Amino acid sequence: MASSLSRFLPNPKSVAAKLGVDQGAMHLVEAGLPQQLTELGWKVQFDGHLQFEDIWTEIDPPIGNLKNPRSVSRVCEHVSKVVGEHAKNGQLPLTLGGDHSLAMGSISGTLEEYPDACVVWVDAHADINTAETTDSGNIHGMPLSFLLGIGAKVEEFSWVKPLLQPHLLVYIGLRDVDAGERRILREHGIKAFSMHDVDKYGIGPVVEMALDHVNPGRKRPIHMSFDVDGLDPSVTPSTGTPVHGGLTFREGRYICEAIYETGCLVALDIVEINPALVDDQAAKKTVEVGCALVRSALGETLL
Ligand code: HAR
Ligand code: MN
Ligand code: MN
Ligand code: MN
Repeated sequence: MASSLSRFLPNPKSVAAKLGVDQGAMHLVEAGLPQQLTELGWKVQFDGHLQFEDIWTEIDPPIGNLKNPRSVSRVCEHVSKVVGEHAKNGQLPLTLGGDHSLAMGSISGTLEEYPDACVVWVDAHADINTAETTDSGNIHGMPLSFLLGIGAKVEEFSWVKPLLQPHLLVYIGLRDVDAGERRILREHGIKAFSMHDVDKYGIGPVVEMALDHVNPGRKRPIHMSFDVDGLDPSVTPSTGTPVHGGLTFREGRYICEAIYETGCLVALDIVEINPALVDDQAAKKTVEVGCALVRSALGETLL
């Protein structure tokens, strides 16, 4: 396993953690995630908190109905550069969120270094709205459309190169997909395993089928973007847009284990943990689950 990891990671036991856009990231770090990864044998380079004060701008009127477009764009562009640099150094960038818009940055960074990488997106939501289809104007519901180059161009996001190809994206866990997003998935032939598929086939076969789709030879680098709302709200309650009927704790960990097992993981995001939501106990639980997912993706639960 170590040798297959080193195909992509000249320095395989090195991981760079990068903080994201809200308190979730800080809580994961304070819960001991860096030490936990050190105990797993990783050499952890912790970059500390991104200084968003310099980037975030108070005066940021909507573009169309997109909210905080300039701030989100600048933060993501910064994330993209940092992730790209770590990837170039042979490190495995771990991006802690923050909301899922940051995957626009992290995946851009990954694709700069690994243009043939595929993306495994674990989420209740498809996050593929365009400027035309988004009802909410929340950019965390849109990152994949920018990465795929789908929909009207938004000048502010012109730095995002459409480097992701539709057949190299696969979803697991979907159960709340907007009508416009369904159309996009269908038109572009994007493969999605919904909770219906997880119920029908079981998580083992679903992950196998997902990998067969984006990574049949198990040779492509994998970027996994894990939204904790992919799990059931009973498991990860402290998240902004919980949806009933999600993945169990074990199913979530299984996905992470199976991705680790491929030896192809080159980058990981864990997003949408918001400790300010629900109560302290829910926040603690959600953070603990977040840490466990990361540890599984980085090798903990395989003997
Ligand atoms: N599809 C909805 C929108 O575009 C909901 C977005 C989802 N929120 C997330 N993303 N947490 O996974 O606004
Ligand atoms: Mn959010
Ligand atoms: Mn998401
Ligand atoms: Mn989501």
